[in-house]
Amino acid sequence: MFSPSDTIVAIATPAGRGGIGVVRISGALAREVAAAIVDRREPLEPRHATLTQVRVDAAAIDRAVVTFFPAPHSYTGEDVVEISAHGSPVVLRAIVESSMRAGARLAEPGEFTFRAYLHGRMDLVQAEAVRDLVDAVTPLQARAAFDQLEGTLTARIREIDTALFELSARLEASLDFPEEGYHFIAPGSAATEILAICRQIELLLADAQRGRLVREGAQVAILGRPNAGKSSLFNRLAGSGRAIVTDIPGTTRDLVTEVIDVEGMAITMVDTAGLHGAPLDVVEREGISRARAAEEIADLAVVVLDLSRPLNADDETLLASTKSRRRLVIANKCDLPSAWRADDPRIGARRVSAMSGEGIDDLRRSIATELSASERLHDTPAVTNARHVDLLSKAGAALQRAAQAAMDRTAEEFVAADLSEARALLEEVTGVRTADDVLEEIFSRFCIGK
Ligand SMILES: Nc1nc2c(ncn2[C@@H]2O[C@H](COP(=O)(O)OP(=O)(O)OP(=O)(O)O)[C@@H](O)[C@H]2O)c(=O)[nH]1
Ligand SMILES: [Mg+2]
Repeated sequence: MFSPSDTIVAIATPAGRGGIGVVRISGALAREVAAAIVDRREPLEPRHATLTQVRVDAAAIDRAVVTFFPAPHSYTGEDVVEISAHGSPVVLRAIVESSMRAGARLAEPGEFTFRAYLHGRMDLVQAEAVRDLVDAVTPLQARAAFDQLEGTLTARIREIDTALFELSARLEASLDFPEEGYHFIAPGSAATEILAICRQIELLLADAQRGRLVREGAQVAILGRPNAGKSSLFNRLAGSGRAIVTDIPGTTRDLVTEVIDVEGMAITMVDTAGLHGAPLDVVEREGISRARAAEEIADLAVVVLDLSRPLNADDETLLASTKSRRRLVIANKCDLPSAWRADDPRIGARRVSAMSGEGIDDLRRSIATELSASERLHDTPAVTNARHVDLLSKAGAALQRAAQAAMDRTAEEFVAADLSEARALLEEVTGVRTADDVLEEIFSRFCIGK
């Protein structure tokens, strides 16, 4: 893992050119390193933005705003210097290289945030939230991440952990006086108390499916026979001309994907090749097999039918094969005269026109509703991260076992062991005890400079 005693440096702003580019230096030598680049005799005043020349190899290279944040009140909890220069990759790289000559080393991905975690500036949930906030594609994702950064989830987990700690302490006390049995806690009430804590965890988890959708998004595959208007619908939903549209059946061959914001969820929309029973050539056959593969992994299938032409065998096959999966059936081209009835209850299709845009807003809402079991989509969920879901579920299971053991009047040792397992799992969520390899895995998914 990273060596936490080095002074580290990295460009904190995205690659490329911009109005401003920030170089961040953190560690015991941050001030000395900065002094070697900054053209100033007096020491930097804490938390003061100072406009000064920046020198590389004795030559002035830029004018920059330099700010010194002394430990422990900085992002990492160490001495930090931030240099806001002009956003020129050449200038920024030169500043980083000079800093390295002055004793800093290039930061690893996520190392600034890792140090913030090491120095107790944030817990693991908050560190992960930093990454989610930076990576957010939709406003809802950003809000959910910010909520975690503010410590909402941490506070709820801490409450549960405190209750568990208190209960374990009473149980342990009883263990110390075995002849008196459950001295500090009656067996019946132990089970009740454990179940009450368990319910808190279940409440956190109840929202997790929606949270996962907000954080990770969902896959939606658009399926239908050739020329039904799949690519037109895809473009309409994506608000772009991403997929080729022609009146020639079999236009789309490969999968075309685009991440779009549907009611705050980042949805990966997949346009596919038209499905039909008798593919003309090897390319089309491959396209159809990719379409089927896309359908298999999709969280939702949008089945597109052409309302202006009679349903045919390809439509029937698709309707039958998607019958038992999560799907929405669309009667597209409702701007043209209908060849069949969209409101036929056997089909239950929604009238839409990819051409005119009619019914598209409704379709967006239906996609969002189908994907999230709950209608209250705009509440910020607490648990959005698969790692958290996994640990909380395991903690819940340990508590169930503890409650059962207490009810069965099993020896208190077993109850206590399950309780302490649950606590260990909760502490793994917030990072109080998290194995090094897990930490490494989490922080390696950051980019350099974060
Ligand atoms: N009138 C009308 N025409 C549409 C509508 N949607 C698509 N079309 C037309 O239908 C034809 C086929 O559209 P595409 O979007 O390429 O259909 P597709 O399902 O992707 O077709 P393949 O890729 O060949 O499977 C094009 O000429 C579109 O302009 C619609 O809502 N109304
Ligand atoms: Mg197409």
